[in-house]
Amino acid sequence: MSQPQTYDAIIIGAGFAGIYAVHKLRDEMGLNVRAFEAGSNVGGTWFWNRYPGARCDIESVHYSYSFDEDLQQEWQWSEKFAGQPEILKYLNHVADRFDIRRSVEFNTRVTSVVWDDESSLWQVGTDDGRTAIARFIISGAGNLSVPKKPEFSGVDDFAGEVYLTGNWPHEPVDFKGKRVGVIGTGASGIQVITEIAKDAAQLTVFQRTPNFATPIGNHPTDLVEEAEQKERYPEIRDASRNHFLGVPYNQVQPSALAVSEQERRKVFDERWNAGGFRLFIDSFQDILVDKKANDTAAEYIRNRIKERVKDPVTAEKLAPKDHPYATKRPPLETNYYEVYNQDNVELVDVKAHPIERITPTGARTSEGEYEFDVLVLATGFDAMTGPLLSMNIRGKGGQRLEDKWSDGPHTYLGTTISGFPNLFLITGPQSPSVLYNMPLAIEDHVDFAADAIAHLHTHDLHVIEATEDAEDNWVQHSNEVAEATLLPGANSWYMGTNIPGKPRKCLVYLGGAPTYRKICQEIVDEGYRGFDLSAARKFSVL
Ligand code: N01
Repeated sequence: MSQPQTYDAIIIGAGFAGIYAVHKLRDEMGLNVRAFEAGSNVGGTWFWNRYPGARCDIESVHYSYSFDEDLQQEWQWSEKFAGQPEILKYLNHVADRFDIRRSVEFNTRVTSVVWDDESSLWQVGTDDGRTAIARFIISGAGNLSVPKKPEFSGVDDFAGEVYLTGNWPHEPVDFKGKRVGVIGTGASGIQVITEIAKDAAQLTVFQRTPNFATPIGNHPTDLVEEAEQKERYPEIRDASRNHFLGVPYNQVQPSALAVSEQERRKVFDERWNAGGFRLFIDSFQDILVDKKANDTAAEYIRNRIKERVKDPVTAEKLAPKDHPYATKRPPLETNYYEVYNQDNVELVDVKAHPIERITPTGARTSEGEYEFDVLVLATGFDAMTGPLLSMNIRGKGGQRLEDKWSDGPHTYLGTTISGFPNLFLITGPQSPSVLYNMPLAIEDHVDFAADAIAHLHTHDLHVIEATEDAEDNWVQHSNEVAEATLLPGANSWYMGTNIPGKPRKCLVYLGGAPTYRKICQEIVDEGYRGFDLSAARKFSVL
C-alpha cells in the first residue's frame, strides 16, 4: 500500500469556493494544496444544477470574483443575470486562467475527514479508497449541494424518466410532446417550470407551498452600463461588501408603515419594475422584522400575481398566505405566472391533497391520479449542514460532527468548530452565507482562513481552534438575531424544516454581512479572540 500523500491544506470542492481557495493558498501563499471534487470538472453548484432555466438571481457583475482586477475587467457577461451555462463557462475560464485544475482531483468524493490527536493532522479518505493527510482543511463543499432525498414511495417503480434539478444530466433533456410532472415550486422549480411549459405537451405542477416570486428584470448586457460599472468596480465592490445582501443597492427606506399607501405603492412598483432582489432588500428596512410592514409587501405581490393569472381559482392557489414574504427564499422569475394561463399547464395543490405515492404511470394524491412520462423533482436540498454532515467528519477524541450537531449546528462565526481544529468552513452555517452575495462571502471566508494560517506561521504556531465559550456565545448571538426577524416563524430550508427530523434552527446569520465583517475583523485584530492557538512543530512548506 502506498504512503498517503501529505499536504499543507486539503480543499474540499472546486466550485466558487474551492477554485479561489486553491488560488489563494497555492499561488499567493505558496502552500502545498490538493482539492478533491466529486464532479468531473469545476463549477460546484453551477456544475450540478444544469436544469433548463437555471440562472443566477444576483446581477452577474456583482455575482463574480473580485479578487483579481484583470479578471473582472476582461470578463464580459452577455446578460444582466447570467444563466447557468455562462456562469459555468466563467468558472472554467477562471480555472484556466489560474491553472487551478492541476491541483484538483476530479471524480473524487471525500468520504471521511478525521483528526489525529497525536499528529495534529487531518486524514482525508476518498471514495477511491485512498487517504491523504493535511494540516488544514478548507471545506468548500457548498451550502446547497446535497439534494433532498425523494420522500415519495414508488419513485423507483415509475416507468418514465426521473430528473433531479440539483443533479441534472449533462445531455439535453427533450420535453417536446411529453407529459411532465414537476414537484416543487421553490427557486429551482419556478425556473424549470417556466422552461418546460414551453415544450411539454402537458405539464402538471405539484405545489405544496406557493412562493412570493417577483420579476428578475433580466436583459442583454447594456454595454454602456457595463463600461461605466467596470470603471468604478472597486467602488461597486466596496458598496456590495457593505450591504446586507452583498449588492450595491442603496434605495432602502426606513419603514413601510411610515409612508402613505400611495408612496408605498410607488416604492414597490419601482422595485418590482427594476427587478432582482430589490423588493425584499431595497424597499423598506422593516420588511423582514415587522409583520405589519411585511404584510404590505405580501399583499402587493399577491395582487400582482392575481393580475397575471387569468383563472381566479388558480391565481388564488398561487398566492402565498401561510408565511410572510421573504421568510422562505424569494424566487425571481420571468413569465412564471403566465405559464398558468397556458392550456397545457395544470396546477395541483398538494398541501390540500398530498402526494400519496409515485405510481408506475405518474402520481397519486389524496384527490386523484395524474399521469406523466417524465418526473422532475425540484424538491430542494439538505441545506447548509447537509454537505458537512455527509463527509463523516471526526474531530478531537474521535468526536463525530453529527453528534456535536445533533441539535443543530454549533460554529464560531460559521467558519470554525470547537473540537475540530484547523478546519475552516467556507460560508458555513451561522455565517451570512446564502443571504450574502456568495462569491464575495466566499472570498471573505477563504481570506479569513488564509490569514489565520499565515498568522500561525508568523507566530510559530500550528493549530487554531475555536473555544467552546466563543462558539456558545456565537450560536446564542446568531439565534437571538434570527429571533428578532420573521424568519423563524416560517417553514423553510433556512430553518432546516424542509428535511424531516432536522432540528429547527436558523442556519444563516441574519445580522447582515457588514456587521458580520466588522465582528470578524475585530476578532482578528484582537489576536484571534475566541480561538486557542497552540504551538508545536512547523508545517512542511511554509
Ligand atoms: O429548493 P426549495 P430549490 N411534497 O427547498 C417542495 C437556491 N437556488 O431547489 O415549500 C411536496 O426552495 C417544497 O415545498 P414546501 C436558492 O437559494 C438559487 O427550489 O417545502 N412538495 C418547495 O416548493 C433556493 O432557495 C437559484 O412546502 C415538496 C420545493 O419542493 C435554494 O437554492 C436557483 C416536498 C423545494 O424548494 C433551494 O431552491 C435555484 C414534498 N414531500 C435555487 N418536498 C439561483 O439564484 C419538497 N417540496 C440561481
